[in-house]
Amino acid sequence: MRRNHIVKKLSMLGTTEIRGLDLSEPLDDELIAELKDLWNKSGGMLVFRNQHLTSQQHIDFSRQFGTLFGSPEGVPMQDTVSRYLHPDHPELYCVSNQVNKKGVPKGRKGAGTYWHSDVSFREEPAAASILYAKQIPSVGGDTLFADGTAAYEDLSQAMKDLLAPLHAVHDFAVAAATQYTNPVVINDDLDGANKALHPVIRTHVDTGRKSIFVNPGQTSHLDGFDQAESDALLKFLYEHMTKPKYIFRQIWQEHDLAMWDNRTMMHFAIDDYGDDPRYLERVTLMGERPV
Ligand SMILES: O=C(O)CCC(=O)C(=O)O
Ligand SMILES: [Fe+2]
Repeated sequence: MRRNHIVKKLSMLGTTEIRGLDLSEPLDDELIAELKDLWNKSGGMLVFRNQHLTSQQHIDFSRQFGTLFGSPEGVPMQDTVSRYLHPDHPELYCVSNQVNKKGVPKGRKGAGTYWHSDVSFREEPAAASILYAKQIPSVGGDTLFADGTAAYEDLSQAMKDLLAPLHAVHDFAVAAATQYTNPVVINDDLDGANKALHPVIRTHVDTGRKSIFVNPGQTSHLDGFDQAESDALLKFLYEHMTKPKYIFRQIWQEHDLAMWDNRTMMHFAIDDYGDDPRYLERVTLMGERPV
């Protein structure tokens, strides 16, 4: 396999850009191991430029890193988003501000326009999300990524000690209440299968590094605290995590494939491009239970 790709750091957080690699072909084991290593060293944010992939090739690339939500081997995501899945590929979640000739949305409009970590409300939340930019507006439509590892490492020892034993409830109902208008929400999604208790500080299974694992879009409260106490502590954490120094801004170029780690980062899609067409497809890797 051709190996003359160029690897460049895009931010002090570690975000890494890779050029000159064709991901449409199967990768050999050595290259997969190299990419996994780069991904972990990047803090969980790789941007592959100039990829020309069919939907199937996007899925095939992603499968080399784990099991996909919506695949025959995996579990589906919540039913509420099933209307935004690719008609031929249930592994693909479509993000779009356009409708087709019949007036049916081509994907979820305004997807992820709030701070969140994909599928954090499941017992086994997403590991990676791999998002492919097929159509990007002439200006705007960037996505922000907040590095929960760097934010954790900068906390005082006293705060780290306070947070270490804590758990938080993540609940799809939080996102449903603020992000989805009825009747889009499928009520069955609110029956408890999309609600989970996770450690506030989680340790990455590969790197051993710790990250803050709460997000305003899907975390309802800290377990054992009353609501006012929980709100105050979470507010501190969200303000801390979203300080500019922890943020990488992905300014999409068409044919970018971005692979991020939901275990170490939360993200926010900026809704500032009106009707200028924007279309992306996402594959989501299933992860392990956070510890
Ligand atoms: O549209 C985007 O940039 C990201 C949307 C999102 O939250 C996601 O695909 O997980
Ligand atoms: Fe997302």
